[in-house]
Amino acid sequence: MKYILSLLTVFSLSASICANSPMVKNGGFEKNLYKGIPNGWGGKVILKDGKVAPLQGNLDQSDFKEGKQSFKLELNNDKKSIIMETTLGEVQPGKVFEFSFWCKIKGECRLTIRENHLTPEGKWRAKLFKNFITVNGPTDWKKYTAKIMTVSGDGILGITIFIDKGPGEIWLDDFKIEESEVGSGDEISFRINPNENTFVALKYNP
Ligand SMILES: [Ca+2]
Repeated sequence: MKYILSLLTVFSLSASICANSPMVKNGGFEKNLYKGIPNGWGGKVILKDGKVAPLQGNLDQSDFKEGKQSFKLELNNDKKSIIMETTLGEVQPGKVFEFSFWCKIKGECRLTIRENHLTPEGKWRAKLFKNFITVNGPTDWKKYTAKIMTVSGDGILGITIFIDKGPGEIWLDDFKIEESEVGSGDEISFRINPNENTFVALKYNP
């Protein structure tokens, strides 16, 4: 029994170690903010009068899921939407990645995440952009997981988070991306967890 267990450990370790894996910089929001903006992230606020304001949030050390703090945003009556963005690092084409994060929403806010595909030089490939996660508030802390697949010509992945509707408050924590080991021809079926209706099935053909 011990032998089988250690073999399983070896297999799971070798499956999880991948070279050149992308990562979300400051995905747990453990670094100090600069003028209300998390290190490694960018963004803006669209006001209801059409003007644009800088992204502005707070660190919450009393309500978080990872480390010592989470990032908290407020969509009040003056704000139409909040947009936040980061890169997920360099990637090889023809790979599948598992993306996950924690989120809590107080109020009626809607959070949508778009996957951004960029060339190795950093040019946007806008035709490949698609929204792949939607969270509707109110909701207590939940972990959301979804797959991202890179295609020919991709060199960098990124995400853009859109928050609208409201008013309400949003807590974010522990953004992660990891390469998934998938065999050629495997069908990748996944569902956004938990309690979400979105269902996507893709065929992996590198
Ligand atoms: Ca954290």
